[in-house]
Formats: sequence, C-alpha cells, structure tokens
Amino acid sequence: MFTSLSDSLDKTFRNLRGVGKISEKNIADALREIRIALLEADVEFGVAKDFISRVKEKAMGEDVLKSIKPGEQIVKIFHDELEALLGGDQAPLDLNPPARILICGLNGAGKTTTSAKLANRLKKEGRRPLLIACDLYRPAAIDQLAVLAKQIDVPCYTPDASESDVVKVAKDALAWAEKQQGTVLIFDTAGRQEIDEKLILELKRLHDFVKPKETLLVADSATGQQAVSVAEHFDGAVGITGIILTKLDGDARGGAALSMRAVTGKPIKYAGEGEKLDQLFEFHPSRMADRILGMGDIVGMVEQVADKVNEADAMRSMKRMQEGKFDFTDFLDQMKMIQNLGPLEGLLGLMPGFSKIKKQLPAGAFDNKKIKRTEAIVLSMTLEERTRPEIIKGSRRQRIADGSGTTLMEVNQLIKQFGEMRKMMKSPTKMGNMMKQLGGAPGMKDIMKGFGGGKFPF
Ligand SMILES: Nc1nc2c(ncn2[C@@H]2O[C@H](COP(=O)(O)OP(=O)(O)OP(=O)(O)O)[C@@H](O)[C@H]2O)c(=O)[nH]1
Ligand SMILES: [Mg+2]
Repeated sequence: MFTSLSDSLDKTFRNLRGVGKISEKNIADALREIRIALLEADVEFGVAKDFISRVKEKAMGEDVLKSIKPGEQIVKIFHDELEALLGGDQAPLDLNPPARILICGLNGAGKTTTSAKLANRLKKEGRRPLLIACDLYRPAAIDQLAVLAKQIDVPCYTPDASESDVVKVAKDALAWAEKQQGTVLIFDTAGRQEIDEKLILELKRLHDFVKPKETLLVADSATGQQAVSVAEHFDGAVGITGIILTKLDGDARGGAALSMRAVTGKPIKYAGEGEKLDQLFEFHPSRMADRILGMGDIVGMVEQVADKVNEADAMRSMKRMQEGKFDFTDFLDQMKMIQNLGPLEGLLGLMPGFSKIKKQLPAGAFDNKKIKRTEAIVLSMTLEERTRPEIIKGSRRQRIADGSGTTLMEVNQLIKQFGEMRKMMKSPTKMGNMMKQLGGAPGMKDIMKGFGGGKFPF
C-alpha cells in the first residue's frame, strides 16, 4: 500500500531538495504535485485541500525560505502534518473492566479475522480474551470464528445455529463469560453488504445491551473513499470509538487510511497486514508517516522481529547502523534473521529506503533461493572485505562470484544495493528520525541509555 503515493512524494521532494534556492513558486509547484498525488491516492477531496493549505502555511514561512536546507524543512513539515492527519499519538484501547469490544463493519471487511487477531494480541499481552460469535446471518460465520479461536487457543462462545436474536445470544454469552473468567470480551458481529437499516438496528440493540467500552469499526483499506462514508454512518448509528484498517498489505492506494481520521475524528487503533493471526499491529501515526515518506518503520520492524530473533543480535546491528559501521557481516546477520521471519517483502518494506532499493532488484529477488545466493556471496568475501566493502573492486568481485557460484552481475548488484542501504543509514535526518522512533519502542529506553543517554551524534 501507499507505493504510488510514496513514489510521487519521493519525486517531488527530490526535486525540491535539488533546487539551490527555494522560492515561493517552487513550493507552490511542489504542493500542487503533492495535492494531485493525494487525490490520486484516493484521499478525500476536502481532506487533501485542508492538508495542503496547512502545509503551505508553514512551508511559506520566513524561517523555511531562509533556512540552510529548505527542502529538508519542507519534508519535515509535511511529515509532521501527515502524522497529525493520521491522528498524532497512538490511541490505546480502553480495557478497564468490564472490558467489552464490539467489532462492526461491512461484509468481508475482515471483522471475524480481526476479532481473532485482536484476541491473539491481547492474549500475548497477558490478558484473558474471550471471543463471542454474534453473526447469526451468514451461515458458517459462527464456525469460522470458532476455528480461528481454536488456532490461538482462546475460548469462544458459539450460539446454536437456530438462534436468531442477537441480544439473547449476548445475554447467554455474558453468563458463559462469567464462568470463563475472561478479562476482555470481543463480540464479532454480522456484516453488511452496504448500510442496511435492519442490520444497523440489530447492531444498535446489541450495542445498547452490551454497552461496550470499545466499538471498533473494521474497514477494508482497499475500499477507498467509500470506507469513509461507511465509517460516518456506523458512527452515527452506534458511536464508534476507533477504527481498525485491514488489508494494508494489499495494493490499495491508501486514501482511506489517510482520510479516515480527519473525516470521522475517530482514531485508527490497529492495522491488519495479512491473513495470519499475528498480523495485526498497533497503528502509530508517526511510523505510518515515515513509511509513506519512504523513511521506513524501524520500530515496527523491531517489534515484528522481536518474537523471532535474538534481541541482543538485533540491537548490536542497530547500534552499528547508528555508528555508521554497518558492514557485510552485519548484513549477513540480518539476512539470517530475516530468513527466520515470515513474508519478506512486507517486513523489508518497513526498512528505510527499501522501497527504492526494491525497485532496482529483479523480480522475485526476495525468495529464499535468492537469499541463499546472497548469503553465499557474502560468505565468499574475506573478513576484511566484509568490513571494508569499498575495497571490493574488479578482480575481487570476480573471485567472489566464482567462489560463491554466482555471477559477476549478481555480485555487482549486491554491492551496489548494500552501498545504497549504507548511504540511507548515514543520512542524518533519516537516521535521526529512526532513532527518535526507537526511543518510543518498548524496552528501548534502557538500551538507548546504554548508547549515551539517548543522545546521538547528529
Ligand atoms: N490480506 C489480508 N487479508 C485479510 C486481512 N484481514 C482479513 N483478510 C481476509 O479477508 C477475508 C474476509 O475476512 P473476514 O474476517 O471473514 O471478514 P468479515 O468482515 O468477518 O466478513 P463477513 O463476516 O462475511 O462480513 C478473509 O479471507 C480474510 O482472510 C488483512 O489484513 N490482509
Ligand atoms: Mg465475519
């Protein structure tokens, strides 16, 4: 998602940075391009217009025009406004007892999957979630939830197939939940093809009875602007407390994600990025803004890998990046870590600058076979070459290709790609931003202290 928006923004900002002295006209031209890019990404018209005028007001300020690096300043203004547009701070769930979460949304938006994903997350956080199947309309909906619940080992209330009153189901479920000693109840509800009064009425009755602390609207990010009006409608009917965007892993243009918060005023609390039950992530506006601007989401990446890789190794590699010492040995370590992880493109997409690097790679570059080849190339380098890649010139490259059973072209390509990665890591603004983010990651504060009180030399 956001690929074409990111590309357009990247082009515009690159042009802007390239201009020696920035004039108001340069800024106005850039903003016009950005406005078009936003509209092409399916951002709601009013939202795009307001957004541009806010950026414009700040970007036209004296300080910016007179600053040493006006291009960078404008990127920063854009980033901050984007972050604000996406909601500012991450919005947590209200899980005070009795913690009840009502999941609602259109047909096929991902409600049932998301209910299970959320239960899975909460369980990992040490809570005791219970799932309650309240979709009495679609045949097999109850079974679907029960199957997912079983996969994550979370108790699930499954009403009898003949049951037709959703309030009765909720009542029975509460009695059942009492015995289960759960701490968070998640109610999965029936979908609607479109806003359907009968079903909305049913949802209202259920809502009145359950009195949920959280009423979360699940919205498919691929539905674009339509998702926004749906959100407004649900909000009008039952008062939603937040939004969960699903299918961010798809190729949607991202307009819904960008407009949702501004139009409804409701925070996006989570984002679903895949069909697996561990692919639900907290929605952090700042990280999302970084991703849209191609700055990567290092914290997100760290969190995703935290379960699966050795934290000490990851931190060592991060520290080396920060010190500008990242070399092929670190690269190899990372490759190994990456091999243990799930779908690679999604994860690597969180790396700063990766979207640009990715384009230079041949199709299928991230399949396991290719990774093995890359690994072979690095393993054929001497230790010195790994630490000082700049010495890998002509004959060395051929030797490495021969030694690893790859081609000179592959070796050249890898070295070029590595160079780009390194350049990205050395870029003060990008690295500074990454480090700022890192400060916010759980457990990171202590590690940062170890790096010199959280202060970095740029
Ligand atoms: N790629 C991807 N697929 C998802 C995501 N979330 C849900 N899906 C898929 O979307 C489809 C519909 O998901 P459900 O959870 O059944 O949707 P629902 O809103 O409960 O549908 P109804 O109950 O029929 O209204 C399933 O095939 C899910 O696997 C996501 O974040 N990414
Ligand atoms: Mg469902």
